[in-house]
Amino acid sequence: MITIWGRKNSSNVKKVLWCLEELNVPYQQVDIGGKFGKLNEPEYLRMNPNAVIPCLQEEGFILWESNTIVRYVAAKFGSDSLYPADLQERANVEKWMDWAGCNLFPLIKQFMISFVRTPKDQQDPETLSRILSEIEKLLTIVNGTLNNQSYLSGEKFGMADITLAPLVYLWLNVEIERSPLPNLERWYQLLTKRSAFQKIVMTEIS
Ligand SMILES: N[C@@H](CCC(=O)N[C@@H](CS)C(=O)NCC(=O)O)C(=O)O
Repeated sequence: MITIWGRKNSSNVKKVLWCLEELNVPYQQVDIGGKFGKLNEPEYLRMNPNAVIPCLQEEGFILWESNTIVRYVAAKFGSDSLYPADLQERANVEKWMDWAGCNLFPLIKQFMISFVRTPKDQQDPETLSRILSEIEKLLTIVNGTLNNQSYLSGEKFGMADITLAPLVYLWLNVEIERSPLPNLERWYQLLTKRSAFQKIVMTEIS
């Protein structure tokens, strides 16, 4: 049985749980991190010395880094659906996973810290506006790609969608001014029709 360590409202945990749900893989989830704490306890640090979530445990096998966990789960349980056998097709999907992890996630993290988790009277409008404009610049790239394809993973739903959408969900569901990104919006609406997305991603923002 797979165990996922990490609170359900973390965007990085959401990716992993969503992937497991899409593939109907049984798993258990343990609340840790955020208000649940425990990331710096020796038992957890032995599994993940980075003291962050998520972490996958499967018998004696331990794996951290959310996108790597998604790749592992998709390859093991979804090789004919979520994990493309064709190397070029797979590389096109993985490109977006790395792009989201390296470029978008650090900005979304800053946005969460300086906006969602900071009381309004303590927010710095200049910092906020810089972060939002950088996020929008990146999402405009996604919007452009989605002009030519239904999903970020290509014509079929896949790992790139799973790793990006929990981040986009945060951005779309807070009260901020956004420029219209119609292809991104259409893609997001397509995802909201998936029951696993509704169950795992469309929940609390924190
Ligand atoms: N690159 C790591 C980043 C993990 C990360 O930053 N996780 C956040 C939650 S989204 C975390 O552990 N924050 C501390 C906490 O939740 O207490 C991954 O993708 O797994």
